[in-house]
Amino acid sequence: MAEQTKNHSSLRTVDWKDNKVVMIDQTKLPKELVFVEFSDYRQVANSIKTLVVRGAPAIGVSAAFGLALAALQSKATTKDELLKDLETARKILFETRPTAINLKWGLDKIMQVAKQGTDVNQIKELIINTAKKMAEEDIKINMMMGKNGSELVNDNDTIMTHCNAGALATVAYGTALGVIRAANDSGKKIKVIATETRPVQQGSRLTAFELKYDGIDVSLIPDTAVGYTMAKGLVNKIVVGADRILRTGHVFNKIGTYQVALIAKQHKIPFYVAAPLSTFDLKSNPEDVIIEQRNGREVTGLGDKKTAPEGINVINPAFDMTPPELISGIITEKGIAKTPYNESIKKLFEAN
Ligand code: RUB
Repeated sequence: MAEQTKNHSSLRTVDWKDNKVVMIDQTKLPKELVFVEFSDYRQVANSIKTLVVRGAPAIGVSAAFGLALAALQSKATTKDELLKDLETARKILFETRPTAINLKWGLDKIMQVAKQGTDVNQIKELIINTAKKMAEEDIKINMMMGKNGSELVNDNDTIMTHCNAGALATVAYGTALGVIRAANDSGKKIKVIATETRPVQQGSRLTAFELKYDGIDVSLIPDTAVGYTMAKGLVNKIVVGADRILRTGHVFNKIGTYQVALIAKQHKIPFYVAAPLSTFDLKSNPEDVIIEQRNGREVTGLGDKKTAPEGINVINPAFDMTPPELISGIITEKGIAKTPYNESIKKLFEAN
């Protein structure tokens, strides 16, 4: 536990140990820092569905580890049988959450590797090694992204972030919070304003927890105070994460991101998105992206306390889309894309 918690001066969200997947149970944070272990890929699928693990890159790597478990669980004796078992697991893992493209990225990558293998044992080994490599690379990518993004940050900046795009949304270090960590590590004095992020509270439960854990100055605000803090001049920059970014620069992220971007535009505050290339979907158009609709119970009460009248109809989308004209730049491990996004995003992929 000691190694996991202080790795890269942040938490390690998901790991592979002794042929098991080990995860922080994010539903228990910040009350308890509990690690759960899984040896069945269905448990991993369930953990993605129930938000034990969440955040786009963390979901991608968890799904890859899920397929590694499925490979170990398979009793197949031929390559074809193993690929069939993996396909069953892929489908179950894929159907857990619809919006973050990293889920598909992680699953596709493992299936590709599996198809390249020759015999059952070699494929199993290949899959496990690839999934482990994806986890390690996620940390490296976040650190590169952090370095790229920290150049946009000035000494004494106060940066607003929404939801959790931190160590807990990735394997470690974080995307948006990676930028903040890198700026902080380079000696700049940074303050953070975290929105609580109704209704699942990723801001207050996770972002506030992990920044406090790492000793970074963080203040929590209700989502409804975004306009107030910007109008009062309390924010210099905004950095958020993303669950899917289209080739046009449309960004899908936690519900409320669009409102933050709109208010930032009104107050001429730069609004940045930080995400790895695995979060980009170069094929879909905005109308193709499925926005996850979640249970109304998340909205009708606070914790166990019911606040809304019985039988009320609820609209509870988990994500929204921010259009490119509200975005000052998209920070990736390969550099920062700026408007016109269809050109700059294309260049990032060509350089990759
Ligand atoms: C997570 C969310 C996060 C991005 C972060 O939503 O919207 O901002 O996933 O991604 P949920 P990244 O908690 O419902 O999974 O770390 O790539 O920026």
